[in-house]
Amino acid sequence: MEEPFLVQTTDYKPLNEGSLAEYLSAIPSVAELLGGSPDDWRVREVGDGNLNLVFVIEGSSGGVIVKQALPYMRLVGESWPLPLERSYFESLALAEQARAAPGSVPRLFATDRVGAAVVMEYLQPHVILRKALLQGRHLPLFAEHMARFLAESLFKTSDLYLTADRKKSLMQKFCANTELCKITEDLVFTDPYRISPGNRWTSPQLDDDAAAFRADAPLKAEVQALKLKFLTSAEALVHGDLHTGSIMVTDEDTRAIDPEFAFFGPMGFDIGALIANLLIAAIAHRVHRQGALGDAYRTWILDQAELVWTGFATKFQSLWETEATGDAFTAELFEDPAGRIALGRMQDRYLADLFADTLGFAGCKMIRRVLGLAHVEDLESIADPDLRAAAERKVLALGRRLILKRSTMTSFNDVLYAVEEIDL
Ligand code: SR1
Ligand code: MG
Repeated sequence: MEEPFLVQTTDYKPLNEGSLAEYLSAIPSVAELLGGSPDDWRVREVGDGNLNLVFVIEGSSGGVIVKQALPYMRLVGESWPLPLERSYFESLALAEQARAAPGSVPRLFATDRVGAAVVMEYLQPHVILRKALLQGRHLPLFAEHMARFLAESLFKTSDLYLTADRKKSLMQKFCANTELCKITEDLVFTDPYRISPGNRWTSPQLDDDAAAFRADAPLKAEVQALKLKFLTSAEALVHGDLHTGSIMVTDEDTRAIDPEFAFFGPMGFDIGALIANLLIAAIAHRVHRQGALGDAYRTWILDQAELVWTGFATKFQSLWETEATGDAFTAELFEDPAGRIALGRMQDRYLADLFADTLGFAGCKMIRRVLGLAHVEDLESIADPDLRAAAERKVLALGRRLILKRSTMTSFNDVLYAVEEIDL
């Protein structure tokens, strides 16, 4: 993998349409990729996420994306400061994910640690997966691609693949991404279950539901058990925010973007994030498009959620068969027939535990998108508040079920069964 150019900025300044051409002209490989004169480069700001500035710059021969962190949360404003260093963690994560799962993330051209910017591949004609799902697009390969991305990026940054010294030195690089982890700890695992200034929900329709979740002691205990896992289980380098807005797609290609929340955490957090957002999309779709076509597309989305899990499990297991070079489950101990049988059983148990984690984290991610600070377009774009609240209530019920029943749900069929019971 080509190493990214290191931009030597001496102080942080927010970039803008006026300053970007000069900024990029100092990066030889990027200037060459854009082509022509910097005076002719076209710049536009396209960021629609919660946190950052995102620019597209196009020249006569190509385009790049520049993503720059702001020192505060874009969604909320300057009253919520955020560390600029998250941009550096994003570039580190992109580099590691490219190594582990080649072709699954945008190419990284340059990193500017002080300027908090990353210059990367302009993906086109890609669109954000969430938007494609809202449009009812069938994407023939995305589930297979994401299953591969998840299996490779998680397996190859885990102790199953890395030696302990290599894993620990990689962990060290990411362990300072504490403030972004804290956002997740609060917004996903804590705030939806207490009165918190950022929380919002469709009101008054869901007022009683929100109060019931705040009072649901068994649920809160399970969510805190999942939070503890998030805080302590450094299983692999996780993307940390793998919802359908963090994936770009065409019919042929799929890329995971925006890994600024990356850290060493539980694998199920990434798999669960994607499955949660697909389940939300499936529930919302029936409201957006009623009738047979809506039902058929909802089934397609649910099929993709199942394929993500089954494809992941198959690929992960095959990596474990062929590339178990790490210090966990030392391969040499299991070479004889009895060893192979024992290891096979252990692999089944590992995947069963990971499935339970996946469902638990998926449930937490579903609930936070209804009761917490940051919501999702799938539900927000349902204009009628009664219809929206009805769909959100189903998301809450399904999320709660996944959390509470995660250890007894042994196959994806159990998830599909729960969906059909709740989303009649
Ligand atoms: C206010 S930041 C909220 C959310 O945006 C990001 O995409 C993460 O999901 C974070 O929790
Ligand atoms: Mg993001």
